[in-house]
Amino acid sequence: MSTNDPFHDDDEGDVAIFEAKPQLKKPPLYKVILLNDDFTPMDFVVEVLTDFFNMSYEKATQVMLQVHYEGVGVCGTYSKDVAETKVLLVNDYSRQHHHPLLCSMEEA
Ligand code: TYC
Repeated sequence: MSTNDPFHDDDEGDVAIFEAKPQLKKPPLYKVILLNDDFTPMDFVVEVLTDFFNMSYEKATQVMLQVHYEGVGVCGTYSKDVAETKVLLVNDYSRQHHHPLLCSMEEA
Protein backbone atom coordinates (compact mmCIF):
# COMPACT_ATOMS: atom_id res chain seq x y z
CA MET A 1 0.00 0.00 0.00
CA SER A 2 1.32 3.47 -0.76
CA THR A 3 1.08 6.53 1.52
CA ASN A 4 1.32 10.27 0.93
CA ASP A 5 4.30 10.53 3.27
CA PRO A 6 7.30 11.45 1.05
CA PHE A 7 9.66 9.99 3.64
CA HIS A 8 7.96 6.61 3.68
CA ASP A 9 9.87 4.26 1.41
CA ASP A 10 7.35 1.71 0.23
CA ASP A 11 9.69 0.19 -2.37
CA GLU A 12 7.65 1.69 -5.23
CA GLY A 13 10.51 3.99 -6.24
CA ASP A 14 13.19 6.25 -4.94
CA VAL A 15 12.26 9.17 -2.77
CA ALA A 16 14.06 12.39 -3.67
CA ILE A 17 14.70 14.82 -0.86
CA PHE A 18 15.65 18.34 -1.96
CA GLU A 19 17.29 20.80 0.32
CA ALA A 20 15.17 23.96 0.64
CA LYS A 21 16.79 27.13 -0.72
CA PRO A 22 17.65 29.63 2.02
CA GLN A 23 14.85 32.23 2.10
CA LEU A 24 16.92 35.11 3.49
CA LYS A 25 18.53 37.57 1.06
CA LYS A 26 21.32 39.89 2.11
CA PRO A 27 19.99 43.44 2.46
CA PRO A 28 21.02 45.69 -0.45
CA LEU A 29 23.87 48.19 -0.11
CA TYR A 30 23.65 51.79 -1.27
CA LYS A 31 26.23 54.07 -2.90
CA VAL A 32 26.29 57.60 -1.54
CA ILE A 33 27.10 59.89 -4.46
CA LEU A 34 28.06 63.53 -4.79
CA LEU A 35 26.87 65.67 -7.71
CA ASN A 36 28.75 68.47 -9.40
CA ASP A 37 27.58 72.06 -9.51
CA ASP A 38 29.18 75.30 -10.66
CA PHE A 39 29.15 77.16 -7.34
CA THR A 40 30.29 75.08 -4.37
CA PRO A 41 33.96 75.84 -3.62
CA MET A 42 36.33 72.91 -4.15
CA ASP A 43 37.75 73.19 -0.62
CA PHE A 44 34.24 72.89 0.86
CA VAL A 45 33.69 69.63 -1.07
CA VAL A 46 37.04 68.30 0.16
CA GLU A 47 36.06 69.21 3.73
CA VAL A 48 32.73 67.34 3.36
CA LEU A 49 34.52 64.24 2.05
CA THR A 50 37.10 64.20 4.87
CA ASP A 51 34.62 65.00 7.65
CA PHE A 52 31.54 62.95 6.67
CA PHE A 53 33.21 60.09 4.80
CA ASN A 54 36.48 59.75 6.74
CA MET A 55 38.64 60.19 3.63
CA SER A 56 42.24 61.37 3.74
CA TYR A 57 42.85 64.84 2.27
CA GLU A 58 44.48 63.21 -0.80
CA LYS A 59 41.60 60.77 -1.42
CA ALA A 60 39.02 63.55 -0.87
CA THR A 61 40.79 65.78 -3.40
CA GLN A 62 40.83 62.94 -5.93
CA VAL A 63 37.08 62.25 -5.49
CA MET A 64 36.24 65.99 -5.58
CA LEU A 65 38.13 66.37 -8.88
CA GLN A 66 36.40 63.31 -10.32
CA VAL A 67 33.01 64.88 -9.50
CA HIS A 68 34.16 68.23 -10.89
CA TYR A 69 35.27 66.73 -14.23
CA GLU A 70 32.84 63.81 -14.63
CA GLY A 71 29.73 65.14 -12.89
CA VAL A 72 29.34 62.46 -10.22
CA GLY A 73 31.48 60.48 -7.78
CA VAL A 74 31.06 57.84 -5.09
CA CYS A 75 31.68 58.81 -1.46
CA GLY A 76 31.18 55.29 -0.07
CA THR A 77 28.89 52.25 0.09
CA TYR A 78 26.69 51.66 3.15
CA SER A 79 23.59 49.94 4.48
CA LYS A 80 20.35 51.78 3.64
CA ASP A 81 19.94 53.56 7.00
CA VAL A 82 23.58 54.69 7.17
CA ALA A 83 23.44 55.96 3.55
CA GLU A 84 20.18 57.84 4.24
CA THR A 85 21.68 59.48 7.33
CA LYS A 86 24.84 60.57 5.48
CA VAL A 87 22.78 62.07 2.63
CA LEU A 88 20.64 64.04 5.11
CA LEU A 89 23.64 65.26 7.14
CA VAL A 90 25.63 66.37 4.07
CA ASN A 91 22.68 68.14 2.43
CA ASP A 92 21.79 69.93 5.70
CA TYR A 93 25.42 70.95 6.22
CA SER A 94 25.70 72.31 2.65
CA ARG A 95 22.43 74.25 3.00
CA GLN A 96 23.56 75.72 6.34
CA HIS A 97 26.67 77.00 4.56
CA HIS A 98 24.61 78.33 1.63
CA HIS A 99 26.20 75.99 -0.94
CA PRO A 100 24.12 74.09 -3.51
CA LEU A 101 26.17 70.89 -3.11
CA LEU A 102 23.93 67.83 -3.44
CA CYS A 103 24.44 64.35 -2.10
CA SER A 104 22.25 61.43 -3.15
CA MET A 105 22.13 57.62 -2.96
CA GLU A 106 21.48 54.71 -5.29
CA GLU A 107 21.39 50.94 -4.88
CA ALA A 108 24.88 49.49 -5.32
N1 TYC B 1 32.51 72.41 -9.79
C1 TYC B 1 32.80 73.08 -8.54
C2 TYC B 1 33.66 74.31 -8.84
O1 TYC B 1 34.17 74.48 -9.93
C3 TYC B 1 33.50 72.17 -7.54
C4 TYC B 1 32.67 71.02 -7.13
C5 TYC B 1 33.24 69.76 -7.07
C6 TYC B 1 31.33 71.19 -6.78
C7 TYC B 1 32.51 68.65 -6.68
C8 TYC B 1 30.59 70.09 -6.36
O2 TYC B 1 30.45 67.79 -5.87
C9 TYC B 1 31.17 68.84 -6.32
N2 TYC B 1 33.83 75.19 -7.84
